[in-house]
Amino acid sequence: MKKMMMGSLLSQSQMVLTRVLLLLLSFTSMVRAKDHFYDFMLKETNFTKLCITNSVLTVNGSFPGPTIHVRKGDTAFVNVHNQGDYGVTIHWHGVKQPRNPWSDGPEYITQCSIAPGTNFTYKVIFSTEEGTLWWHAHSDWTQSTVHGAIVILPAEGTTYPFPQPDEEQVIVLGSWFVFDVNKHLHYDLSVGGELPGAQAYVINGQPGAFFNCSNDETTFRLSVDYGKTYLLRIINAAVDSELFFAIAEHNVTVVGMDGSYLKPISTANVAISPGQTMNVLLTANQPLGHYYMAARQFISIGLADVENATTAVIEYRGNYTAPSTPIFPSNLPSHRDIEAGNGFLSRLRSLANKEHPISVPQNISHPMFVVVSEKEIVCPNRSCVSLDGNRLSSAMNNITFQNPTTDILLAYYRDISGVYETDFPDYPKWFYNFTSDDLPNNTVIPTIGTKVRMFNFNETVEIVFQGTDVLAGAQNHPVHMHGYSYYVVGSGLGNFNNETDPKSYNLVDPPELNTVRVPKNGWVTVRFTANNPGVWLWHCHLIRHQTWGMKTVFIVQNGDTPETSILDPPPSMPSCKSSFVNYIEEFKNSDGLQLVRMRGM
Ligand SMILES: *[C@@H]1O[C@H](CO)[C@@H](O)[C@H](O)[C@H]1NC(C)=O
Ligand SMILES: *[C@@H]1O[C@H](CO)[C@@H](O)[C@H](O)[C@H]1NC(C)=O
Ligand SMILES: *[C@@H]1O[C@H](CO)[C@@H](O)[C@H](O)[C@H]1NC(C)=O
Ligand SMILES: *[C@@H]1O[C@H](CO)[C@@H](O)[C@H](O)[C@H]1NC(C)=O
Ligand SMILES: *[C@@H]1O[C@H](CO)[C@@H](O)[C@H](O)[C@H]1NC(C)=O
Ligand SMILES: *[C@@H]1O[C@H](CO)[C@@H](O)[C@H](O)[C@H]1NC(C)=O
Ligand SMILES: *[C@@H]1O[C@H](CO)[C@@H](O)[C@H](O)[C@H]1NC(C)=O
Ligand SMILES: *[C@@H]1O[C@H](CO)[C@@H](O)[C@H](O)[C@H]1NC(C)=O
Ligand SMILES: *[C@@H]1O[C@H](CO)[C@@H](O)[C@H](O)[C@H]1NC(C)=O
Ligand SMILES: *[C@@H]1O[C@H](CO)[C@@H](O)[C@H](O)[C@H]1NC(C)=O
Ligand SMILES: *[C@@H]1O[C@H](CO)[C@@H](O)[C@H](O)[C@H]1NC(C)=O
Ligand SMILES: *[C@@H]1O[C@H](CO)[C@@H](O)[C@H](O)[C@H]1NC(C)=O
Ligand SMILES: [Cu+2]
Repeated sequence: MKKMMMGSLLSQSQMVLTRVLLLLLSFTSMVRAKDHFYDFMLKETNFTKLCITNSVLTVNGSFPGPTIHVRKGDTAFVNVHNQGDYGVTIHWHGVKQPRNPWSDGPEYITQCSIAPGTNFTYKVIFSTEEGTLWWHAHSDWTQSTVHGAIVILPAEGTTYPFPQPDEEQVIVLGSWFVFDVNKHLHYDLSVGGELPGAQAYVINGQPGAFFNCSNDETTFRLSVDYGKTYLLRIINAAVDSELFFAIAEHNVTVVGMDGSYLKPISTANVAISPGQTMNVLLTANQPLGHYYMAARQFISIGLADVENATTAVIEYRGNYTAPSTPIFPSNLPSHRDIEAGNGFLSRLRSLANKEHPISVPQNISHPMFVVVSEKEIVCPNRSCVSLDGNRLSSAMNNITFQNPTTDILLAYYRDISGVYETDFPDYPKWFYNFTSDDLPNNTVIPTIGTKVRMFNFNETVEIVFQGTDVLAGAQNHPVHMHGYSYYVVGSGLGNFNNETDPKSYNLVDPPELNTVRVPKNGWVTVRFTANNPGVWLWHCHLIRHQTWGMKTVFIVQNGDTPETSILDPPPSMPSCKSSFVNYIEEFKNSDGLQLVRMRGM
């Protein structure tokens, strides 16, 4: 009633004006989406850290690499020129790339590597993401030094859902190896053993105060003004480790993760999985002084690769006498503080409001149950170095994923048979006591294959990830999905109970992430709508598990319309082998004529 009366009070001309304004608004918000252009020069660069000089692959000679700055809804074109001597691809971690798997990047999944001496332009399409994401190489372990931040500001005319911070700072947490990590990797894989461990972690490229040859130059410093608030965009780019992060004497407020906002959470420390990003607010409200911000490896199994904490320094500006050493954070958890590490997830809530709505699938058309395990592959004559002469591997639903030689996207798009199989199972072959510490030997040996799961467009998917103690290998697994973010609706310890556990699901305001930890000897449930057609990798973001085959591929088929189908491929994709037929070129040239182009034959 009231509304109608109000409406009748508006004159005809006012209503017309309003309509014109609305039209103008939607038009301008369309033209505001901008294109950005970047050139990335991949090249070997020498760095001396921990007293040792090592040559590593970088983008433009910097470690971490350059930051990409966009606004929500923009597009970035990044031309990667490979001036190194290693084939590399680049992945835009957490960017959904609607309908555009061509530019997603994982080697063997959506493309083959950009060969030395060649270049490839990625079209990075931003849509709903807002906050911090990152980019990294996706070939062997080149991502250890080839990575950088992506800052996604709110669309023009919109603001943060929290008071505008005074300043912003990207904080990239990384791993440092004092040797050629890919060379070591290849050797370790050839003998079937453990894979390389880092010698240090770094904050914006620097290990800080507690490593060999540490000095003032080996520490990142952030100057702050008393009373100001800083937005820290924290990225865990460490290849193989979850990390704790804390600032001495200061709590932080987590306001976003993985390119989505959260209801603010005040905390004394955070645990961040590799692949995850966190936006946190830091208010400089303590006595003028020098305070360490520090990161420490969070381990859920075995020994720490790096004992000492990695540090940077927060320095208050002002006229005061600084102490000889900064204050160390007593709020930084110890390596094995699994409660501090895993407890945080249950506190995460999406904003779920009008400006930042969510759409959690309520009815599930495609349920899955995926068991993540360590595995052992039998070597002939016990010729490998692990576990009774066998080789270490990892699996999802008992499948150790084998990389194909032609990328799966091309095979799917061009209907090339023999590259992959479509029988990745929705459920394990049998349900056992996954978290038992005395598992039978028939849980140990996996099936090896390039197996993918097909989805119809728009299916509503739920996946329960279940951790196991196979090979006494129970540990956290931060699993990451390409092409999507998903809602994390529940998590718990022990075996998932399909009667009682769903009752604890948060279907109202669950966090939207692209990487989530399957807790040691526990489970996590995620939901999403399969509305982004393409070929999308799912994998553990601990790189040793990914390398050992803890990954699979989801192929989401096209919908019924062009708007629900994958985009045309770019004019040329890096070819997989010099003798390989470049089918894509054939496709692009088919304007009525059947052209067949062969390359390198
Ligand atoms: C990388 O270096 C090239 C020149 O060597 C430069 O043109 C380009 O803008 C640089 N890219 C970034 C992101 O800084
Ligand atoms: C790195 O250092 C090594 C040994 O000092 C040297 O041979 C090499 O040319 C350097 N590489 C670059 C890219 O500067
Ligand atoms: C990039 O690669 C294309 C072929 O894909 C080539 O035509 C072009 O010259 C290359 N550009 C540069 C700057 O190397
Ligand atoms: C590493 O930390 C220990 C204390 O935990 C300290 O004694 C040692 O000096 C540190 N190492 C370096 C190189 O600073
Ligand atoms: C630090 O230096 C000592 C002595 O040279 C060496 O034994 C140790 O391995 C080094 N540690 C690291 C982490 O590089
Ligand atoms: C930080 O939060 C903890 C509770 O998590 C509280 O006990 C502590 O006093 C807070 N510290 C500061 C400096 O606000
Ligand atoms: C800093 O403080 C000291 C003593 O409080 C004073 O002597 C000095 O002039 C001050 N310096 C500046 C630059 O304000
Ligand atoms: C599963 O194994 C765990 C650890 O050994 C044990 O505590 C639990 O009772 C087992 N559950 C069942 C249903 O057997
Ligand atoms: C499992 O395999 C190990 C080593 O191959 C062997 O020692 C053990 O007896 C086996 N256990 C069972 C229950 O078969
Ligand atoms: C995994 O696959 C292997 C090889 O096909 C099979 O022997 C084993 O029983 C399977 N294990 C499970 C837990 O499905
Ligand atoms: C996808 O599903 C949603 C809700 O289930 C529906 O509203 C929408 O129209 C569907 N989209 C297409 C393209 O089928
Ligand atoms: C629940 O799990 C049991 C095995 O633990 C299985 O037999 C049953 O089919 C499952 N129910 C549903 C609805 O998935
Ligand atoms: Cu893992």
